[in-house]
Amino acid sequence: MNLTMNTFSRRTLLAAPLLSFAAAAPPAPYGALPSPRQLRWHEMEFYTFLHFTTNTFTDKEWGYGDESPSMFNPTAFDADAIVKALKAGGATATILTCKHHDGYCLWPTKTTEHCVRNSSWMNGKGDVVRAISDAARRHGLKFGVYLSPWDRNNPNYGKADYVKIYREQLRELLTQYGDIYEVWHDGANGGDGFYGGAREKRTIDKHTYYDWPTTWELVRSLQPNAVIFSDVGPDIRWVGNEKGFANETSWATYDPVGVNGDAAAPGYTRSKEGLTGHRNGSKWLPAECDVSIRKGWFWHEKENNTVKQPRELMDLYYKSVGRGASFLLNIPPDRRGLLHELDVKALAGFGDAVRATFAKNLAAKAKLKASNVRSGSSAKNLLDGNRATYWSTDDAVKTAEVTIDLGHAATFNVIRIREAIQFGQRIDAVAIDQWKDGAWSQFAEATSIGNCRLIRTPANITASRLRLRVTQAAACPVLSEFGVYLESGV
Ligand code: FUL
Ligand code: CA
Repeated sequence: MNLTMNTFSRRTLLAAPLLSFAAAAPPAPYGALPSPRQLRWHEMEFYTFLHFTTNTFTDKEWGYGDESPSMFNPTAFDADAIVKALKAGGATATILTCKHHDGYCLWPTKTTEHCVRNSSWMNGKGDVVRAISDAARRHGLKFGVYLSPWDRNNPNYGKADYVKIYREQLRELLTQYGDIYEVWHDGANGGDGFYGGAREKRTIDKHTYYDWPTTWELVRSLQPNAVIFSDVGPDIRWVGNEKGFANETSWATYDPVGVNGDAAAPGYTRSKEGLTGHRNGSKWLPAECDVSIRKGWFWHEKENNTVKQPRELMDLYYKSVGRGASFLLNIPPDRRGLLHELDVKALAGFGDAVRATFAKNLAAKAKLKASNVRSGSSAKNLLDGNRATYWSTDDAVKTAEVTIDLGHAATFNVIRIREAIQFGQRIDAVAIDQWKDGAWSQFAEATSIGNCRLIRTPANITASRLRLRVTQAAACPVLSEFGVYLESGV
């Protein structure tokens, strides 16, 4: 076996100079580039939040921090049932509120008594973080942690000691629960709270108090593959609203700015700029669009009638994933410790619709012809379902087109385009035409492309030939995928 491999690799080595002579060099990268961990995250697209804590039992959105730890007492908690429902919805991962602003820890932490160890649930032997992270792994979902930097229970909040405690909590979460794909740092920081009985208002300096770079280094050292989310990244940015959408034009590159044009900090950014990012920003810092399936982030009986239906969830999918961002949907467990039936049903309907819509690329067998082809970057690569392979043009060619001959008339209403973002965000605008009555007729256009651009046409289109035109780009375009779909009705 070894012998064969050696012979093979020696041969490959010998052949290598010849091969590289024949194939053109890949395009030079343009602008800020995604890191390998960001590239992996871009493939996840749709994942979920689980907001669950004492608030679920006190009917609050923000606990004050004086809740009795025994309040947390789900009657029929079932992590597998929760994760299975998320999976049916098409989620690739879930992020649990291991600690929300009230400071209650859903795992038996050594850092505070305000945690599940002192709950009546499972006689204090339970660990929600363990149960959800294990179930996630069993069902093939990744797991992420939300650890609120603001802690309305901790007597030390606002003092230097608390930052040490916060990091210790992070260390516990990042060392005891396997692989973590995302660490979520909320921007809501400081204000009134219980603080060990002080019951007062504590404000902190958002720029200096947490010394975020040190915390991020800790995350890097313990979970090098995890992406870190906050208003300022360093890996993923807040989109700037809690409604689940990015702007029609939204760039993956971004340079966060403080509210007054000064330095940015978590909880202190011009949040509207998160919606669009910055063309040619110096950092690759793509947006994550968070929203709850219900009115609030936590489960409340009275909000059972606010559950978003599949059609609305689909809209949000187009406005988040379809604009190069990710879609982070919260589905809060109820007092039983299960997702509510109404939420499960809506989520399943959404998952079915996404799966059905994108199951079949109607252009999969099309014949493609490009106006310019960089050597070794054939337009065929647009149809192989592989984001690593791409169509590109010669360096000097920034506008180009591909005709897509479907071979027969097809009816569709969705187009999906992906840039090979490992080469940066290069394209400013595209247009798409159909061959109609003996001439090309434009039916769609789009700006920023990035990881994924979904174009939904107002009405179904039936055509047998299409044309994709890159109308403006900062460097020769590098597109990895092109797809044509008929949306399944929801
Ligand atoms: C916000 C928090 O204040 C909310 O309670 C929720 O956790 C949301 C995702 O982030 O800033
Ligand atoms: Ca490809």
